[in-house]
Amino acid sequence: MIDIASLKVELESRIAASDTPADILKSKEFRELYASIPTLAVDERKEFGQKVNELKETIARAVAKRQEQLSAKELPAIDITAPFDVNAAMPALLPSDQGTIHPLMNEIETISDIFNRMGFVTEESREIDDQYHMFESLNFPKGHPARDDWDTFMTVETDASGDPLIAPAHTSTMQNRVMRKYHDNLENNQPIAVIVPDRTFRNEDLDARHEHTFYQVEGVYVAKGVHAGMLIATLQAFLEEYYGRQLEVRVNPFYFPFTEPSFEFALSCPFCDKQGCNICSQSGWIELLGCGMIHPNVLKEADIDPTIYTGFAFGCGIDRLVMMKYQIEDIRHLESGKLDFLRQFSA
Ligand code: FA5
Repeated sequence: MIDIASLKVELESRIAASDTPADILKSKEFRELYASIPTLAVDERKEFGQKVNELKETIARAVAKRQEQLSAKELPAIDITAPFDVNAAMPALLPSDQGTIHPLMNEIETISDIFNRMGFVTEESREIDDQYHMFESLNFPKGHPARDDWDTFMTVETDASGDPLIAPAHTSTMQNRVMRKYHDNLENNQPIAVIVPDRTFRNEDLDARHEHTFYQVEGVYVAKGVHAGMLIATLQAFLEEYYGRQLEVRVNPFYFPFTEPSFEFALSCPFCDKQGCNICSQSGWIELLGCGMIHPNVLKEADIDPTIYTGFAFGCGIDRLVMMKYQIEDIRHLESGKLDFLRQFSA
């Protein structure tokens, strides 16, 4: 049987010396290891297979680290203070000395303000999180197939249990934290009412509506007797206040592991008046947010008794809200740093 421990040492030293470390993941040693599994006695296969998988994960992390070292060497120096692409033609107007607030930040203030007036407090998320908050606390047990629906960016750093840390793919990573932080509200007959507007990251195929880096606002409301009608009324009130007019919304049943029942909220496409265009993928509607009644397991995980309390949660794409407000035809303008675009929003 191949000695995995000594193979690990050998592969690690080859990675450290290699300029193309990813090749080592495809090396003949791995093929031989996998090929040897069926030749083992049945009772040895499981343990050996697990060891092979662990080796592959360790080696993949070592490869990623080495690739990072190599690319750090190659990167040209970047002037992060440059206000625009230094190689591009000068814009007609130079940026002002003071700069202006990015439109997304302005809109986050407006969104917070509306929810604060409705009794919600605002909390911040984080840009690196652990798998417990991304998955387990949200009722995705280890190995749950729905984990694959979330196109997360993993980092090479690991948490205490050895799992890679991740760039959060949604602001729902904060649900457990805010329910714990405001738990005492319930004993004082006050609801837990929190919003979390912050940055999220996904390994996406980019298009006019999909960015890899975007913003969401999470909402969490827990008290006695909360029901889905309150969720829909809260969202409709927020959206009508934000857009300053009555809106056509569509609520469809959906699936999220952390809410039951779950819904998807869409707004009629303001670009084509529901006729169908590129921006709404010819559907006439733009999907704006996911929401639902907080799953009892998610409440229990935050030490809240689901037989006494119920709650709703929602996660709304802020970029999409803003796109529709200002009729921005491509989401990628928002993170582009293009001054011509940004200047249109400076007061
Ligand atoms: C979620 O992220 C859930 N966390 C929402 C949720 C929260 C459900 C609480 C239940 C309870 P979803 O993947 O559908 O769900 O994303 C929510 C919204 O984020 C989308 O409706 C969309 O407006 C926005 N969004 C998602 N992916 C992107 C992307 N790549 N670019 C821009 N906006 C996006």
